[in-house]
Amino acid sequence: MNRRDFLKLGSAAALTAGLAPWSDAAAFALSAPEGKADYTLRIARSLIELSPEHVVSTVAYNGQCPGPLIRLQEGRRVVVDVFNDTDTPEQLHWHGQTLPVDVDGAAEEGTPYIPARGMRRLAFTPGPPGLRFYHTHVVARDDLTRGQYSGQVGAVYIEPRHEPGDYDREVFLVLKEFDAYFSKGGDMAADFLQPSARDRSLEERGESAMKASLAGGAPHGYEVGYQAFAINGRMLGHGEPVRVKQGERVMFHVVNGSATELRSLALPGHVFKVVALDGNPVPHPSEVPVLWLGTAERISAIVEMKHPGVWIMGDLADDDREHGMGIVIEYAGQHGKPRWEKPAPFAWDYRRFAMPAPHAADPDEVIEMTFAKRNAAIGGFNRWTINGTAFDMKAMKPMFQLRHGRRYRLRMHNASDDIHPMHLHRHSFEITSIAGQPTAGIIKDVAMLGGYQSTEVDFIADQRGLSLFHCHMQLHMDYGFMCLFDCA
Ligand SMILES: [Cu+2]
Repeated sequence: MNRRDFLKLGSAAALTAGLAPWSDAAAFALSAPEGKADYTLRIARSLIELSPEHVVSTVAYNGQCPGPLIRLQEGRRVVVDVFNDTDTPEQLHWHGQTLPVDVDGAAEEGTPYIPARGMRRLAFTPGPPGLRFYHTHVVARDDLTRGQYSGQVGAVYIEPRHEPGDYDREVFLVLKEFDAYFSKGGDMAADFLQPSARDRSLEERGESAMKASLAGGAPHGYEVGYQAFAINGRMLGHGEPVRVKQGERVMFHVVNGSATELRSLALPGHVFKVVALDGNPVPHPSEVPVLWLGTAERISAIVEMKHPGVWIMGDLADDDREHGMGIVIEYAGQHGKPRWEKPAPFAWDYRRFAMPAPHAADPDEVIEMTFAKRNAAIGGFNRWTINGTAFDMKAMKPMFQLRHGRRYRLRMHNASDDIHPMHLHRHSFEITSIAGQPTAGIIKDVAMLGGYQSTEVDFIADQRGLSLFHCHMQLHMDYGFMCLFDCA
């Protein structure tokens, strides 16, 4: 009997004993840990005041968006109680951690749901250290109140055993959009990624598929837009400013909590020294004027405060920033209206932070994957496939079998013109090639794959059971852009 069966049996036993399976007594009976949880999260519909004029109703953690910052310690076991005060089952995914299937938070892998009006007690040993992320992991499809269109996002920080602490203080920023709607066009930035060379054969394949579907009368599929934008749950100008002193070194831990958007962030007159990507220290910390983050990506960057004033740290997209995507940085003793200055064009290249000489280890096996789009193929939405197959939520069949301990290289080919932030659960991977250029040393759990490009990432199959792999855009994963690895 595996743990899932045991839990099912436990619930049945609790029911026959007259206890609601989600009552504290039942939870205690079902779970090994006893006593008070280290953290309690309540999933409930809440009003989030983005500004006095803009209050949204959304499902969130503990009545706030983002949810509370969860600080954990590397290697120290933690108990988290998650209560679901809504009428639909939920999943809470511990993004970027190497956790067993039972707690990872993906139904596709077999994680039990947090039942509607019920609870689950989770106990796990956190890791790896650094900036992680927790968020809902349910399918939303055409329901813009579900999944990551809701407010269910929050930052996790796992204190390393040895923290270099080369800064004066930390500020966590969670970027999030609200009031989502469907549209028949998008204006997502796509020209910021380097290297920018496209693969001709992928481009021909994608363009001919597009032409064929347009000629066949199929329109472009729906895209998602938003009416409100916020950092730490407040629209630009409506939250507390980040108050700094001249000479201070501030560590910004930035989380892109968006369901579908790529985000940029700049602070006029300042540079970001990027020290970690997705929580993992980079081999070559370096300074950049602009940060770019795909959905679920995280950046830890130190800013030396040496340009006194009252500034807007915000998204490069004027429309998004003017609708809230920014936060005020206020130096002590400085007053006046916050100022924004558009930075010079800047390309984002993961290799900037990589090892100077690329020498990634050779893989034991290479897995080829091609991602393709079928225009408006399913109720007006684009259908996404991996090697010709859209993920089937009913069958939940693994696509790839892995052998424990082997190093795998995922050779990902993007036969579409969209950027896809590709995410692997329960593992971190090393980027080993971008658009044909070799690289090494960047460890991540989400990597943006450019339009009509190929990217290679390596990982060691050190987690038994099922691991979900998917594009982190809610709109793409919900319409097929997922697959399962099974490691015996
Ligand atoms: Cu995608």
